[in-house]
Amino acid sequence: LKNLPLLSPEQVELAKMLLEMGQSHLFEHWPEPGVDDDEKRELFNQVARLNSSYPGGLASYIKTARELLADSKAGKNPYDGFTPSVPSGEILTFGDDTFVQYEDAGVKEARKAAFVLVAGGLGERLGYNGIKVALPSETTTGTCFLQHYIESILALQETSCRLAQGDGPTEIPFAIMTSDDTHLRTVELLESNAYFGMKPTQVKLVKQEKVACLDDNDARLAVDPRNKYRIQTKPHGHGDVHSLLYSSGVLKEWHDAGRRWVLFFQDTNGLLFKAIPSALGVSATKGYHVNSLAVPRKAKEAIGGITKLTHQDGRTMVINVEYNQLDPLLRASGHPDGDVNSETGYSPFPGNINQLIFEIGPYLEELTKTGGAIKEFVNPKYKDSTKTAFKSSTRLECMMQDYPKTLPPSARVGFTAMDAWVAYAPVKNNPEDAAKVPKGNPYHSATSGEMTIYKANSLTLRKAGVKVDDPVLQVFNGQEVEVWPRIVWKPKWGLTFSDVRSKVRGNCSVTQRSTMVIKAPNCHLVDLSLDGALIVDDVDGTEVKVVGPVQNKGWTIESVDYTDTSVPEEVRIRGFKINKIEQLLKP
Ligand code: UGB
Repeated sequence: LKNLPLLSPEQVELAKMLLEMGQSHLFEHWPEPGVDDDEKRELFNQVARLNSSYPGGLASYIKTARELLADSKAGKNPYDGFTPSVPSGEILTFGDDTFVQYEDAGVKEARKAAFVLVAGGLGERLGYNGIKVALPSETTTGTCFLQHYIESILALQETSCRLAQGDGPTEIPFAIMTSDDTHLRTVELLESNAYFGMKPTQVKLVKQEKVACLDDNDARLAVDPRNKYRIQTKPHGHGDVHSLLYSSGVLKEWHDAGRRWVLFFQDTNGLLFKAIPSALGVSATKGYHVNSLAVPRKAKEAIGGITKLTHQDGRTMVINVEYNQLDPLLRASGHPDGDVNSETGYSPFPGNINQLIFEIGPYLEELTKTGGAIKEFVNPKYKDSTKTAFKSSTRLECMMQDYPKTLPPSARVGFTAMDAWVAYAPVKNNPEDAAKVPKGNPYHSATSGEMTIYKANSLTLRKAGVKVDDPVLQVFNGQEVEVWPRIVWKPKWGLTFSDVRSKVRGNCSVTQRSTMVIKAPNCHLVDLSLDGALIVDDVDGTEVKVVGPVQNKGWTIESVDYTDTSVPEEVRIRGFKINKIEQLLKP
């Protein structure tokens, strides 16, 4: 190592570690001392970051990488010795008595919860240029996902704390995991919108670091093709959230403040908060340490399957098996057809939507042992069947739902399933890929994400006694979707099904071409018959009663093509825009 610049004692230690771990190639091409010394030192700054942000440090990363790469080369199946079967869990029907009881229990419990949004991913499948949480969840009001999430948490907080009558915590903390790809734009979105009404101190951002890329089966760290004094890095996956909550001290802070639950969720799911209260109620009632939300899953759909795995040695666990692994696992264990739909038209394995509810006490106890390290995997693309060289560098990855893999069998791990229209409408696929989704499977696109919100709100009103007309079928960006009336409300109007039911009276009806936006928390619909557009604004929380017939030209939906670049990207990816022709504005 002749060509090193002058290094600090810490940097010397890092250099020794790299040599011991077989990484001398990082320095081999370096010119003599005095040339590019600052750049050379920058490599050590990068190594220091990679070392401190990984539980166990960089040496441990390299060691694990060698083991996983050897297993991958040998074709070892991570599920060797395990037999899959369908687990049992709590299956809820939206709006029935059991659902309402769980919702009530969940709302009471919510003030003891903390929410964590994982938003470090760029969403490569969607291909959108901005951050996904800034996308409108629906374009009737243009409310972006982040605003909807914050307003939902605030509505939960208000109701839950009111029920507790001043006893215990009064704020629900909200943490967001970002990455270098999303951090600045997330901060900007929050700051330019006054945190959407949340106190800035209530929001905590934790940023995940990328991990080192690997060039070969010996886990030689890849030199960045853009800068020979840097190591190439790539995202490590959403599993980083556990080590970050632990190392930042946030989890301990929550635990010490008497919080009981932590709820994890993903960046684009406009329905999620319809499912949260009841699922939290299930966790509290059943005493689940880990509760995953699930929806019926079509075979081969790109969402993981919740599976019970039984090992030859008797161990069992209930865990997500990722979509690309479920089919091979089933084929290897006596199901020659692999991942197929049963007579119900769905896979027998509930679909994981990565909405997880953990009890903080046992979670913190476990992280104190593991530091938040999650079982990782590696997915190298080999050049040929000798599996000796990669087409491009690879890296270790981890997923947040793999947390239960290290838990003892005594841990109470369950799931709560409900219909997809209640709980899950993510925006993950670009229009071209969505149009290729087999008929009957969900598109998971901006088009379906928005249309499913209208469907969910329409069906919720129907359950509450409103006569809502049937949807019509329309095709946008090559995807056939049900178009329901465009009904949207603020979370503080209809946080739970009971809230919605209590605000609807008499014989109410809404036609298919209608639009209804309710922003006023104290709005009551009394014998409303809506055929057109109705907007109920919030004027300082004053009570508004909407009575009788409302008819006007309303708001119409116009098709746009996703290739039409004269239309803003966030609009054209859904394939339609809304023309606001005429409406009644209340109060
Ligand atoms: N994310 C991060 O915060 N950091 C990262 O490094 C990567 C992602 P994707 P994925 O709900 O349909 C998951 O890419 O990983 C955030 C589950 O694994 O949207 O392909 C990112 O910002 C799968 O079991 O999804 O698949 C986003 O919020 C299934 O449940 C979240 O992590 C599937 O989601 C998910 O990232 C699903």
